[in-house]
Amino acid sequence: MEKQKKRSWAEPYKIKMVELVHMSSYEERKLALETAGYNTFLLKSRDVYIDLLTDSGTSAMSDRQWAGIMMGDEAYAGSENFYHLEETIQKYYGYKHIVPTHQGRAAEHIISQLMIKKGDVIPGNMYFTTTKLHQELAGGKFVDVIIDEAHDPDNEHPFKGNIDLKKLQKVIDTYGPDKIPYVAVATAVNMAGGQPLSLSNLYAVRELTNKYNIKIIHDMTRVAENAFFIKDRESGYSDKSVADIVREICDLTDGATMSAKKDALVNIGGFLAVNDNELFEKARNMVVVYEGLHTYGGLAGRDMEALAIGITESVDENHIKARVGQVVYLGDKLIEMGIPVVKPIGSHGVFLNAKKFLPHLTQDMFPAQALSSEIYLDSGVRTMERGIVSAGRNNETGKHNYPNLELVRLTIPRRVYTQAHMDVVAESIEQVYQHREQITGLQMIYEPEYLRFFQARFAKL
Ligand code: PM9
Repeated sequence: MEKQKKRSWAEPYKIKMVELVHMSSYEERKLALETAGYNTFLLKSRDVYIDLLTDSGTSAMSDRQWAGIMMGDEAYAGSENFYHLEETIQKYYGYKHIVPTHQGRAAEHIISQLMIKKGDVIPGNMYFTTTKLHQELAGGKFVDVIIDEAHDPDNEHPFKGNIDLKKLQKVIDTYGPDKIPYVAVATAVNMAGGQPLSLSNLYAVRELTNKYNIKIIHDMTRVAENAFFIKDRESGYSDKSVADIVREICDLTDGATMSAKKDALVNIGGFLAVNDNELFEKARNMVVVYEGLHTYGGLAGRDMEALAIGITESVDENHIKARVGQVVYLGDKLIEMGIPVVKPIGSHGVFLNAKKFLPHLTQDMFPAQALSSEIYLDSGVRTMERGIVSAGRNNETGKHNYPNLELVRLTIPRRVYTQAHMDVVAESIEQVYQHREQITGLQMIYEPEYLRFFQARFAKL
């Protein structure tokens, strides 16, 4: 038989419906940006041409998911869609019990309140904004135990999401296992640039935590994307299906929080999953206080149906290959243009290295925030800051945290944009790069107490 020639990652779907977008003028964008206080979260969607703010809740659902929406059983209690969702989660992820929530941070709230006591320490593979906040609100302290390579944008380690076992051992020795309610393990680590952890690393983390009877709680928001990288890069996994790898990851952990708005291809939804019966009883009691009955947890029946179908689609080999393929396509294009980006290219977006892009700005001039504004001004492409603004302040000193990674995230929604959109994005970044010396810094003129990156306002220096 003739050997198969190279095939590109083309989309495994065709387009049935389109949503028209507004292509604004430079003057319109300038006004919109000033009105938004140079914060892309405060822009109106109607003023955005290509929206790469986030991959959260922005995916295009399939015709099957939309058909599922019509099958919503909107009973207050015991909706048929809940049981379908429960079965799907048990089948693909293997967790025993689930508690639906309206989105990921609600699951983080519940698990944090139930498992963390004042003075506890939670080691994890890099902080995530909402996760860390809920750990702190419950009286805990997050300690970063990701490998050093993750903090270096130029390091091409294939598994920058890995946990440094020596760092983890040190946390256990310093604080004692009784002070560690769980290790927070994220797949496709968001703040590192969508970087995967390897299964061999997770096996080692499991072995170490078992020794001390410490649990692992998995942030599985982008688990399928992580599984794709394992299949692609980790020896021994190339013949396994993404679905099997996803299951193997989940089976090594004790529970999970999920923002289903990413991997799982829905516009709203999340859940908490746990294996422990007692913890489940507590969680399903708590969800009725903050979200809704334990068979809907803040979601409509139709949302749960779309989610059950989305989970099935998310582990499809062709889907995940094209999803990551599109991100890598944009990343490779930018690398060819000489634009400084986080390497290797991650799963859900391309991350610009703002420190290298704008070396004339110090970090307290908010270079990533300024760069994100400049890109919007150039082309109407909306991106997001992932640097000093996102990192917030140190709880004890009140001073800014200064993360090594000062990034602008070009986050690619799933099944939404075409290759031509990616080309336009790359052209815009190149244009901005050419006049980078003229870009000035910002000062923060309004700072909210929690998760400041969402609502802070800035002015030009
Ligand atoms: N992530 C993102 O854009 C949405 C808002 S924060 C800027 O990346 C992880 C790994 C996430 C995440 C949200 C959540 C919270 C938890 N873990 O947004 O509450 O990436 O559904 O999930 C965002 P929810």
